[in-house]
Amino acid sequence: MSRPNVPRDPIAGPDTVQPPFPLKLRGPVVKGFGRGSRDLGIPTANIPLTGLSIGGHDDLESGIYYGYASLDHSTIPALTTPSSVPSATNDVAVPEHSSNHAVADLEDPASTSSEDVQVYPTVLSIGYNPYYKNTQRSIEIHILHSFEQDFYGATLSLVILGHIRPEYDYVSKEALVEDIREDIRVAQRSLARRAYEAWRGDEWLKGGRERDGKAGQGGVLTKSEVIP
Ligand code: ADP
Ligand code: RBF
Ligand code: MG
Repeated sequence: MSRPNVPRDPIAGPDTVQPPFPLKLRGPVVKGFGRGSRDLGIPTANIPLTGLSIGGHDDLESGIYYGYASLDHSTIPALTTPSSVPSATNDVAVPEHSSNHAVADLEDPASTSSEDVQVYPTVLSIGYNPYYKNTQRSIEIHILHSFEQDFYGATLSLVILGHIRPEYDYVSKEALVEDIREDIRVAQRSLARRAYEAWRGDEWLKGGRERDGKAGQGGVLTKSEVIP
């Protein structure tokens, strides 16, 4: 579907979090298509989607969503080699890596303390990227924070709280980037509402499980994080 030529709403979704949200996911940051930063100037952390159900909703609509994310850097392999970073797809180039992730993490005790987990607003895309005509569905998370280094191999925890829009095809790369920049502003405004901001402190983002021991509504079982 092409982008309709209409103005965008400044805020997306109701003033309180409504089902099917919150949806909770967790997975390792893997290599994506290798073009988020290079092509668009907007890096997106990819986590595996193949074979996963999102909060028990296998049919979760492709589209653009907002929520909160956190990173556990302790799962980054000590020596990041191309073969140690799994890929969400089979046909992607290996990105360049800085070699000192693990050293930086060892020097930073806060990065492993569950009390001090940093939680970031985030905007994400689930789907086939119609502009690029991907054949595999992917989930790509743009974190609203400026990082000094990449973090392939880190464990990304995500709470999805609202839907912004469907995925569109675009007449140009510039038009796609312009809409993603507006998605970022919409996500910031949408998350600034009290009922949404409250989710910043959710246990899931500190690496915890759901209180009742199950993923529950909105919980997600990733291959590496199956909750019995
Ligand atoms: P890929 O195609 O491998 O996903 P991208 O060009 O999309 O590559 O860049 C994504 C990578 O950049 C992430 O995996 C992460 O390591 C890093 N990164 C740096 N800053 C961010 C950010 N703000 N949001 C998401 N990823 C970021
Ligand atoms: N790709 C599309 O083809 N159509 C879209 O509408 C679209 N919207 C996006 C919105 C956000 C917030 C983000 C982070 C990405 C979006 N993308 C979209 C995906 C983009 O094409 C992708 O991140 C890059 O191609 C890198 O894989
Ligand atoms: Mg990416």
